[in-house]
Amino acid sequence: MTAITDFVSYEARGTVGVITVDSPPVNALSQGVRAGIQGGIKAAVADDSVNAIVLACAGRTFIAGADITEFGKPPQEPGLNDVIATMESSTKPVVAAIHGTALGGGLETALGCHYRVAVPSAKVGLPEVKLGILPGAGGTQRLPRVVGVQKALEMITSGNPIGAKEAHKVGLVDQVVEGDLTEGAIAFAKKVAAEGRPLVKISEQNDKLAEAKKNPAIFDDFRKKNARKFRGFEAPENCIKAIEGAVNLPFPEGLKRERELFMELMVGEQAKAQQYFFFSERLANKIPDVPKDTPLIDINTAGIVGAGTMGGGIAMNFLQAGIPVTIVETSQEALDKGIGIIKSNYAATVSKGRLSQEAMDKYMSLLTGSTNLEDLKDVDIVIEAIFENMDVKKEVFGKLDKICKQGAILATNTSTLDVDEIGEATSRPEYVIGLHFFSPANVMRLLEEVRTKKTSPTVMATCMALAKKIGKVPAMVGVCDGFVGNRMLAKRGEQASQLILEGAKLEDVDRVLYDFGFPMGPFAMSDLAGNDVGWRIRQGRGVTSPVADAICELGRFGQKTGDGYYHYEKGSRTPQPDPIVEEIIVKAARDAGINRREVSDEEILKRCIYPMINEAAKILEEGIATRASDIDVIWVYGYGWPIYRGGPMRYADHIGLENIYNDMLKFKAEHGDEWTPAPLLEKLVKEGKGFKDL
Ligand code: 3H9
Repeated sequence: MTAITDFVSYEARGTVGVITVDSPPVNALSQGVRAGIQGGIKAAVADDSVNAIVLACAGRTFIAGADITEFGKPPQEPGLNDVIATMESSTKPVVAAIHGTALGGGLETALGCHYRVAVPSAKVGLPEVKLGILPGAGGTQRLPRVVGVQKALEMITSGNPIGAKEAHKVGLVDQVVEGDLTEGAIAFAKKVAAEGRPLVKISEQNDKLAEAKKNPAIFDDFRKKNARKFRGFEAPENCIKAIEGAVNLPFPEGLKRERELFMELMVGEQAKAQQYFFFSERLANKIPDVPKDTPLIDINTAGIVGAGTMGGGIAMNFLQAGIPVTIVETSQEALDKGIGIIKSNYAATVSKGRLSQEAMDKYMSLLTGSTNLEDLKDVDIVIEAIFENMDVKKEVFGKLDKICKQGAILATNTSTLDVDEIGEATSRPEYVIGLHFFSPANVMRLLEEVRTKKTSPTVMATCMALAKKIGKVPAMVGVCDGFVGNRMLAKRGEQASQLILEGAKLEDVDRVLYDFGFPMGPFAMSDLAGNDVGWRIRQGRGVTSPVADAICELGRFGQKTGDGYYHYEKGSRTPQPDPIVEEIIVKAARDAGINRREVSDEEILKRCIYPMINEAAKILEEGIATRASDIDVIWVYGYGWPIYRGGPMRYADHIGLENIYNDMLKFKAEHGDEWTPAPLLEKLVKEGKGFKDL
């Protein structure tokens, strides 16, 4: 075996030259990998003992893409396009052997090969759009030439990979290899050479473009159909334009067009924010005082207390991960209802064609219902998801402590209560943790994990790993009222309520936040979640909110009652401004002695967002969140903060902390002490730093 570079080796195996990339963890295309592949091809072409070439990868995956850590640094030769051109023009057939994930530049490399084989579990895709960019090494030009324009549009603008079976069906993979991949790829390469099959250069294949050439409307139709999904994002439009280039321009020109559109995105703030977010999400997995090699508890079974909306949603995550669940309710009626809802949720997904009946049956077979807490005695983890009442929760935890086996994790899904206090209701507080799922729990990606003063490293490490297993993105936080997400949200809510009293229209507050990139504004969101939820919490805490209370007193609980902050026509989810609500607001303002005025969009935005950033600074100071970037992960995955703005902390750095600080002082002069900048914010401004520097 010859080392071409530190990361790539070459070996002749019989008549086939095998180039192997070995650059953990994911064989990303760093300079050493690019140079190695190019050198490997040249070595194989020059090697008279071989007449075909296989490109394979060691470790857990085929090339997972460009090396994102190199982005923003001066480019180093050879560029990926040059490497791919060397492969495509090889005089001996090159076969890519794919396992794991061939993503981004990894798939582009494979598309530069003459043939591709893959194991059944492999996935291939062009996820660049998720990093705010587009495939920049010919992906937008070659993929449509293989799978057709419509499929390429879908794959490139969604960034979602497809499995080997589908890739084979659409012609992206030539053969699915069962058994040893490298052996299979070598056998395939030998066959190609022996049969004298053509060296397929995808760049020269134009047949699949013909349909789009005849029907250029395909692009605008696609834009229209996906307008909602692409709202606010810059990258999808450039992806579409690049694919248009593939159809309308000769290949070399198309490649240039792709490069222009790629560079346009690469220097933009969205790409920087999305790439920052990629690493933030992975960093959130790491807890500084929990070593990487902390032993984990095996989680093979789960128990859930409470079969309401949250309990049912949480159960679905476990079932889909193949973990059997026992769900407990106090009465048979409530249990039947809860299980019925899980079943009908799955049935709805089956009827939409997004889940097979077989998968649904498998999930349901993993679910056991019970009205007896004793049935949780053998499970590895219990998640309590009953209503928010400390006394009741403590009673349940006291019982679980007696029932559950030693070593079982006892978790609470509370969104407001003190998890330390809940832990103290047991004899094993080190096994107690908060696992705050977001509604709908089977859909929302965030899992806010709440450590108490006593939660053990093993329990924390296990719950972080468990999150990944059940498809969630975790962030570890400490105990405080509302934890990280809801504590910041409350600040936004206070300002939104105040703004409408001062004269802003509630639909304008919603519009400004929607235009910022949230899926909906605070009032539309409250109508969706149910206004009675907050009302009950306020009643429990003995606090009032004049407009929100008045609305609830009229039974306007939101979409479910047809009226809330807005009016909803029967069967419609479209909010319509309602003069009754305007009257309520005007009266409440009069009662509070507020002179109403015009409020600008700029003021609405700053007053809703800046208090959240200020609260986050306090959260960081108190050590409730470990890192600023963890807060960003929480807001993107839990509250729909637009990922192209990176999260509130990244946004604050982008706006400039000094600008925020100065605006806060202005608002303080007008509205009082609640606008006092947090000491950490003040300190960072004085030091000329940002949250990124913490
Ligand atoms: C691109 O290709 C542009 C091209 O068009 C060319 C233009 C010219 N680079 O996610 P994990 C690290 S854009 C550098 O926990 P998993 C990651 O940070 C790229 N590092 O593992 C982590 O480090 P650490 C298109 C990378 O098994 C470690 O690897 N490609 C890269 O859950 C493990 O990652 C993509 O967008 C990278 N490309 O998932 C694919 N990828 O251990 C991005 C990963 O220090 N990657 N790392 O925290 C992924 O989607 C997942 O990592 C993957 C593995 C599915 C591959």
